Amino acid sequence: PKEVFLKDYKMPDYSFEKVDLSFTLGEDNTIVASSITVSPQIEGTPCPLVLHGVDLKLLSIKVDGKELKEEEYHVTSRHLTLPAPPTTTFTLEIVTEIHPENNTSLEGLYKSSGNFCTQCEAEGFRKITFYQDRPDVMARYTCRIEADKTLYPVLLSNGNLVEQGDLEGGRHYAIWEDPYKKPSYLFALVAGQLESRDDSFITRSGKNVVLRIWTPCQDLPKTAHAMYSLKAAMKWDEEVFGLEYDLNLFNIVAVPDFNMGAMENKSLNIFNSKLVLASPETATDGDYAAILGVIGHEYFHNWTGNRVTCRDWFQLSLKEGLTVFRDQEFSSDMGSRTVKRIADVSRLRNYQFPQDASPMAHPVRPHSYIKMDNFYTVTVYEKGAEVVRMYKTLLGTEGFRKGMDLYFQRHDGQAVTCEDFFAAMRDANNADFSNFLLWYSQAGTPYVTVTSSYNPDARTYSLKFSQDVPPTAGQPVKEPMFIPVAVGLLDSSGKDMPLTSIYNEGMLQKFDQPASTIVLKVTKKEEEFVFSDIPEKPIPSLLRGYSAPIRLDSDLTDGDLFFLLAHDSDEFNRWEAGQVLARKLMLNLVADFQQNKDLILNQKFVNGIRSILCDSSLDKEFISKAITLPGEGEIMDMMKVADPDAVHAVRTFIKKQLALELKQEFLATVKSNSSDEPYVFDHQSLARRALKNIALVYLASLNEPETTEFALHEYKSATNMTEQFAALAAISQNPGQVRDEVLSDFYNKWQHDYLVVNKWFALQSSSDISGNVANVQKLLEHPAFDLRNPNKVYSLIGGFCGSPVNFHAKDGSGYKFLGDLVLQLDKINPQVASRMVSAFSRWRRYDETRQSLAKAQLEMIVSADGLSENVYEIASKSLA
Ligand code: HT7
Ligand code: ZN
Repeated sequence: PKEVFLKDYKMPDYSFEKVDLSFTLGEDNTIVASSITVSPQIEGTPCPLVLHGVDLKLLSIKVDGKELKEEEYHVTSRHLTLPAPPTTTFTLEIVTEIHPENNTSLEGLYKSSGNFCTQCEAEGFRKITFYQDRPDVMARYTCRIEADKTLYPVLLSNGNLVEQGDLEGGRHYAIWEDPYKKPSYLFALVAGQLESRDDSFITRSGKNVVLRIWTPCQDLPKTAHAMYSLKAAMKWDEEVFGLEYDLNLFNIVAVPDFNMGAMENKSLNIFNSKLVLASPETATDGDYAAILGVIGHEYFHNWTGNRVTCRDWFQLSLKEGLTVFRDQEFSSDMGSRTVKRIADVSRLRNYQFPQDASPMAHPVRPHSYIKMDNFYTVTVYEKGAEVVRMYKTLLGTEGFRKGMDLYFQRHDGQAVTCEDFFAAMRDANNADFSNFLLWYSQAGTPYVTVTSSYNPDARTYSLKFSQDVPPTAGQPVKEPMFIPVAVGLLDSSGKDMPLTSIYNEGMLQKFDQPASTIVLKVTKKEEEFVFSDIPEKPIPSLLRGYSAPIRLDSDLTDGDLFFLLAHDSDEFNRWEAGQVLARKLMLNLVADFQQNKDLILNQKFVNGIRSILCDSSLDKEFISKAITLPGEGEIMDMMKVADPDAVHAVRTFIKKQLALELKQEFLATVKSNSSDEPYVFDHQSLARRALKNIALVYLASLNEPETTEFALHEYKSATNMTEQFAALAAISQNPGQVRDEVLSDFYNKWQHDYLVVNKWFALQSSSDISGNVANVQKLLEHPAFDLRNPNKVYSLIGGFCGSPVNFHAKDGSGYKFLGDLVLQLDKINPQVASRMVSAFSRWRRYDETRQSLAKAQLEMIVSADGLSENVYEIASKSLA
């Protein structure tokens, strides 16, 4: 397979100004006619025009109205080349035949539940027609769609509807025109039996925008929250970034078969139904929050992605990192900022850190790829969002906004690079960012160590930093990074000390008034910062708000950490102090477990959890996060050789021990947080449910008749999915008859709702019950399961890979299960298969037995006949 490199980027030789598309949709085939105005970039210089095209049957090709002779063009399985096209502007007309009815890759034009829809990002447009399918080719599009009127009464594309009408033979047509230039990846078409929830939004300049969310008729009642989220996002973007919607119509379509979460096609967002449909009875608080975030995310792309797009796919984080940052901020403003930050940092640690330490590690802006689809990663998205957040930390809210304004002023309507974004931030603020751009080019999570010392005579306090970026594939040696570290100093009463002066340059704040948090700019391998006028030895609160995506190690003692847990004014760091303590404790217990020692839980830790659980001054959602133990993956990530059995045993032990010691407190928590009120998705209510649910999980882990009965009662009396599913999950921790009965009761209740059934699949497949692979094998045969539907695959197979004890079972059964499935899936949908094969990528982190079993599966996959490039890239890089 061919690898593409960032360093080889070349501007296109031809620009496309105007594209008229015409689709004749049928049951046995679809005919696509395109008419493109093509201009050579350098007039008068002959050079070949190379168009991308995959799985297309070329029916005809004309230049300026004249059919080309066979010797005037050349078609391969990936390209159509015109060796000597006209040297001045001309019209290119192409007709192709495609087969959406057989397209299981869900890329290009395909059918989902009988309806037609498209997915063109990253390189799916080339499965629709021959085109320069690259983001720096931007054109104005019209789209005519013709189809059977009964089967496909609704015909949608980008922009404005300019004409529609009936045709002979029960057919009809619609013509759409998009006034904005766009790359092909933002093209979209939908045709089918859909109905819409309609609403409207008046923009701050007084424009009326019609909002429509399209689903099959029976799902319409479940779109209220999505509509609420869309309107909230539109308002937020105006208020926070001054960005207004630019057309009179905004459509969202929900489809059940979709490879990712959603797609920001200009004015016609297409969504995975799981990120649109919600009702209190069928969706959890987590689903409601995800819908809010993703509806916001896709809407925000209208400016960060669509109006200003990427020059090439290496720049993906330019739009995705920035838009994730924007959706994170939106969700923070709509709920609890601290809890959202905790959730985002946990996601980074649990998924991105492991990727950054794996053979698949790549910079936020990758240097090369075989299949771009493989680079829609947590590194590009989540680490990319952290990079954007660092600009804001360094420049402040106003400075960041100035940078954004300049970015749009300079680049509206253009396809640009990460340097362009950096330059806008720098120039708008006259800032000195020295080596900040390394965040885009160096892979790996920086390790930062901090040591502190206090000099009572000089009343100075010093923080010494040293940083190290680990080697990653292709990058053995790294430069020191530019790391903003937000710091506060606590006095002995737990209050923030006023920070008034410092000896070194490099502090961000100007000290015209006392500050309680300042941002240190750490830019060297070793660096010291000295605070002056410090009256007593402080306890430092480091990396407040998690101001940089690094691993931080410090000389804080357990006593310091308990103190920060109790007093830090930075709520994120209160949580963080608890997590550092928990991680230390877990790692020590893992060592004890491995040496066959008895496990004993530190009483101070139990008391710390008790005091948080019972602190009525704290936000309940914050409490629920603070009493949740770090995940097994996070702990394994910190070990030299990951030991899934030991980590699982320890986490289970601590959970049970806490449940035993705090049983009365947990019982009281469940009782006092129960409510008969109808479901509302607001902060206070969801925080109450979060706290109640985690308390229930602790209690049920005891597996005593009394606690099981208690959880069963919660399951039966629940009136919303958040509480019902939490009770089901709590009961499901323990194998046995009760578990089996409740699981089958749940299925019987919800078998008509595929989204709820997916939760049921995921709950069972991700279970830590020993030997679970056999149950998952059986579920593959379940009538509700279908390998062609990505959501079902992610629930059942992805869920299974999320249980370290079972996926990494020492007999290799988990690896074999996944290896076989990857090959089956690859024939159906390579994008989904390659996501699944990624579970193998960290095989070298385990012991030798596991290593050889996992490696054997990867080798078997790589050598399979007809393997897709998608799976080949991940599997071969994992082996390298
Ligand atoms: N920009 C979208 C990316 C996307 C995608 C990429 C590859 C294959 C399928 C896909 N579906 C959607 C989603 C986003 O907003 O991040
Ligand atoms: Zn996005």
